[in-house]
Amino acid sequence: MVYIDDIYANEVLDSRGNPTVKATVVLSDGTVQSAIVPSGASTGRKEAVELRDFDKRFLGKGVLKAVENVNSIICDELMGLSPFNQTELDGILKELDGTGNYSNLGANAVLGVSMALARAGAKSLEIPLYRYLGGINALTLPVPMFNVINGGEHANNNVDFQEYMIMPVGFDKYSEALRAVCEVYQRLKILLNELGHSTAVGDEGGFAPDLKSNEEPLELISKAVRKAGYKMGDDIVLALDIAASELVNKQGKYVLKSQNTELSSDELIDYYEEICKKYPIISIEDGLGEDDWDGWKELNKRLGDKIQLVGDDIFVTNESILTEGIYQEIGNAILIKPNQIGTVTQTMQTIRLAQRNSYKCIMSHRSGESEDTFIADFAVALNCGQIKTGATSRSERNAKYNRLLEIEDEIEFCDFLGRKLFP
Ligand code: 2PG
Ligand code: MG
Repeated sequence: MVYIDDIYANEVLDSRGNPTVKATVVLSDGTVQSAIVPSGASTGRKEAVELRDFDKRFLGKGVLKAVENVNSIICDELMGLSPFNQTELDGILKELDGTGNYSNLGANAVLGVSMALARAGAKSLEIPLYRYLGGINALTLPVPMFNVINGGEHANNNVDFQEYMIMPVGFDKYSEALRAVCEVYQRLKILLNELGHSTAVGDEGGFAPDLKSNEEPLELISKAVRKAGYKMGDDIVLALDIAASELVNKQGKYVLKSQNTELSSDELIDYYEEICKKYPIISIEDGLGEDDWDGWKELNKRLGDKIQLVGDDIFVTNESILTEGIYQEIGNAILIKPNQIGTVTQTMQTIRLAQRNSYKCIMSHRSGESEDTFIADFAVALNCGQIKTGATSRSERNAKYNRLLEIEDEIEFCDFLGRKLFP
C-alpha cells in the first residue's frame, strides 16, 4: 500500500516578490510532488487566514511560521496515511487547525499541503491531475476571462475598477479562443502606444494606463477588438471585476476617484445598467461591496436575468456564505479561489453547491501568483466552464494558459462552451 512518507514546506516567492508557501509531499513509492500557494491583494474580510510572520523579514510578509506548521504539526499528523483519500486528509487538516478559518495553522500552510497531496495522488497513479480530481467526467476547457486593463488595487493608475476583461465566446476551441484574446491584447498595446498611454502592466498582466474615466477602457478595448478583426459582442464580450469593497468609504458610498464622484448603491447600479446598454458586458464581479447585501439583492433584481453577477469578496468560496447568498437571491455566479477557503475538498464542496443551484463557477487565480498551474487542471476537473487567470504577458499567468493548451491536446472529445455559457 502506498502511504505518505514525508511532508515539508519551503518559503518561496510569488509574482509580486512576496514570500509564499511551497509544500511538498513524498510518498512511499518514491513520488514527490509540490504545490505553491497564491496570495490576494483585494481580499474579502472572511477569507481563510494567510499566516504571515509579521517580523523584520520581507516587511513582515515572511511565511516561516506557516512553513514550520507544515514541517512539524501537519507532517506528524498525516505521515503513514494513504494519499488517495483527499476528503479524509483535508478533513484531518481542518480538524487539526480547529478554528474554522485556518487562523491557527495558516490557510497557506494547509492549502499547499492539500494541493500537493492531490498532485502526489495523481502522479502516483500516473494520471493527469484533472483526471484524478474529476474522473472521466473532467471534460470542459474553460472560457478565459482575460484581463486586459488593470486598475484599483492591482495597479497604480487612476482607473477605479480593478479588472477589465474580455471573454472569447464566439469560438469552438479553447486554443482558438486564446489566440483571439492574445491578438486583441497585442492590438490594445499598439493602440495605447499610438495614443501616448503607458503600456506598463499591472499585477495580473493587464495594461495600467491613466485614463479619463472608468468607461474609457471599454472604448479602447472595443477598438482593439475591431482592429484585431473580431466582432465585439459576437466573438468577444466584456467582463468586469469592480472589486467594489475597495471603493466603499465610511458613509457606505462608492468613491469613483477617476470620475471625481461618490455614488450610492442604487446610483452605482444605475451606472452599471447604463454601461451594460452601451457595451456587450456579460459579467460583473463584485459590483457592490461585501457588506452591501441589500444592494446585491437589488443589483440581482435589475441585472441578474441579463448578465452574470459574480460574488468574489462576498462569498469567499465559502459554502455557508454561498448558501445564504443563494437563499437571499443576491447573485448568479461565484468566483472560486481555493486559498479563500483552505482545502481542495472544501473548494469542491462549494463548487458542487453552486452547480446544484445553477450558479456559474469561475475558477480564479490570485493577483499574487506563481508558476503553479493547479487551477488549470482544477477548472477542467470540475467543469467550471470559465477561468480567470490574467493576461498573457506574465509567465505566472501564461503557465495556466499553457497548461490548458496541453490539456486540450490530451482530451479527445473536450467541450469548450463559448456562447453556450450564456444561452
Ligand atoms: C480578484 C482577484 C484576482 P486578488 O479580486 O478577483 O483577480 O484579485 O487576488 O487581489 O483578490
Ligand atoms: Mg475579484
